Amino acid sequence: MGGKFFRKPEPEESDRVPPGQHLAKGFPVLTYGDTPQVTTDNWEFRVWGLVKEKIFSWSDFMAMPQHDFTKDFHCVTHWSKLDVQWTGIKVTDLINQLELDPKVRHVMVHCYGGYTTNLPLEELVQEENFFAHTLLNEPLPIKHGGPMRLVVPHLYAWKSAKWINGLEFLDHEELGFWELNGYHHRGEPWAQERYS
Ligand SMILES: Nc1nc2c(c(=O)[nH]1)N[C@H]1C(S)=C(S)[C@@H](COP(=O)(O)O)O[C@H]1N2
Ligand SMILES: [Mo]
Repeated sequence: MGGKFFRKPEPEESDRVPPGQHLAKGFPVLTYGDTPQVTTDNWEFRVWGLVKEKIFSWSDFMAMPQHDFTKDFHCVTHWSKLDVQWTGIKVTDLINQLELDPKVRHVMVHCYGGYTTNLPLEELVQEENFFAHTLLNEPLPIKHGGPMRLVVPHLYAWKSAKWINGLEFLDHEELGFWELNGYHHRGEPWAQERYS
């Protein structure tokens, strides 16, 4: 596949493109519904459920260690983008500050605008997952989830919630927006876990 929107993988990239995926030339935007307008001044991040409830501000997140991440991005609608460069905060650096109930097994990710997606706790607390506020050294554009989004590189990108504003900790699995609408509950691109 080639043309305006897609390109062929270079030979050294081909083993990084999961089955059924094509490389996007740009960075497509995939949003269901309206794009919420949130600024760093009014952005809030709340943790609740089986955890000591807490609200974090933008400056709380900026005070945590900041890291650069270069990660591949795979949308279930068959486009991928390799080596996306982000800056942000490791999910584990946030989780380590929380007082989680030992019964927690699942997490619901919540966003401004009402989007949700679910993850088992063990999929969320991987070292490579992060909250991104910067894309290619610029503030994360609103259409890509600014001011803050989650990025879960090892799963299809519907788990990488844009305009994130909280985590709800659960002892059982609940399904998020796309998971309720037929997407796979896990979504691992190499196993093509697209739909359930
Ligand atoms: N809040 C919110 N997050 C979201 C979505 C959405 O519609 N709303 N779409 C998801 C899907 S399906 C994909 S592929 C990626 C797309 O991210 P992008 O628009 O930055 O490419 O965001 C994910 N996160
Ligand atoms: Mo997607």
